Amino acid sequence: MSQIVTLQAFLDHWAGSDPEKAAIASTVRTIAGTGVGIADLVARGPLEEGLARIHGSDPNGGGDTQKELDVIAEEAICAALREAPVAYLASEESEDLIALNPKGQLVVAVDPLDGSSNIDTNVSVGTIYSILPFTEADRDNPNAAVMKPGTNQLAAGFLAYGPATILVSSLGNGTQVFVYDRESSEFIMARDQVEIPVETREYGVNQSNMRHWDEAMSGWIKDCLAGKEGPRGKDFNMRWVGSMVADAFRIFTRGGVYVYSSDKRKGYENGRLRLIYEAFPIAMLTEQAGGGATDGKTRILDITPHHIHQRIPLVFGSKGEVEKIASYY
Ligand code: AFP
Repeated sequence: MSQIVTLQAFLDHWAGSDPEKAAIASTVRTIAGTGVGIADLVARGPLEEGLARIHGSDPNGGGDTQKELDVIAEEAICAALREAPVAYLASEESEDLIALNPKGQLVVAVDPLDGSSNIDTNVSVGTIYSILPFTEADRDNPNAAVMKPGTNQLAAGFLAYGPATILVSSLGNGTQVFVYDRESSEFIMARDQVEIPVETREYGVNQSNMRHWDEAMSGWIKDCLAGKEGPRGKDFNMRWVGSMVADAFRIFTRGGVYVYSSDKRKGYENGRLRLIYEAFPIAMLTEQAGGGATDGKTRILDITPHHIHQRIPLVFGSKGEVEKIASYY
């Protein structure tokens, strides 16, 4: 790396004297800073007795089982964003929007801790966020601010708490990767304009659910499994971490495709991932890096949500493979 570029310097340069950009920059900095605290907690693993423990008996806003660390992460993000220009927070862990700064001109949608079923297995987990405009028109109905197509996003990103603490961010001008440097306590830019390879030989999918998939998806996977001798004319490799941020960072690093389709299991009719605070941010980051993101056939960013916690089938990564999958529908 020739020149050291910190996240702070990158955001300041991008924001310049534009007040809306300055609000976005300040919000990204706040989320990144909170992520460092979460990373420190995750890094303590079993020393932090019970982080993976089920929290209470009620499911979270999205209806999933809550882990202690899910709740701690949301509380940390909430507390930090109260100081940011953010009017409301939409979180996987809470049924309704959380009111923060009444003067805020932004809304943040967040999955405070994605991959929490992996906490006790020392697998990378992360925080996924989406930054949206909050206009005067939304004041009477704040929910309206998150019920817009994904193209409405101003910025998106995720933190991955792994061997390195990584921030993948887009402000609408490409996708950048930053790594947290514990010596300088700064996020340092590792890659400026990420470009996801258009073609790939690597897919991520939980193949144990194959019998529940629709014909198109099982047709695609069968052709991949047929390898060189099959219709694809090439052998594939499979990687499935079970934590989307880990799979996503691999895709941003070397290409590939992530697939979580709808399936016939109860509750998975629309896949597993959430549209507003998982698929939308990942789709923005992916498209800004030259990749594709669909629900199998429709562009994710063109979808208008009907519920804050709605699930959506998700295919994202190397554009050529995302388009190939769509051709099976
Ligand atoms: P958790 O947050 O409940 O661990 O779910 C993580 C996730 O939504 C996503 O990060 C993974 O890619 C996917 O679930 C793994 O799902 P399977 O366990 O069904 O493979």
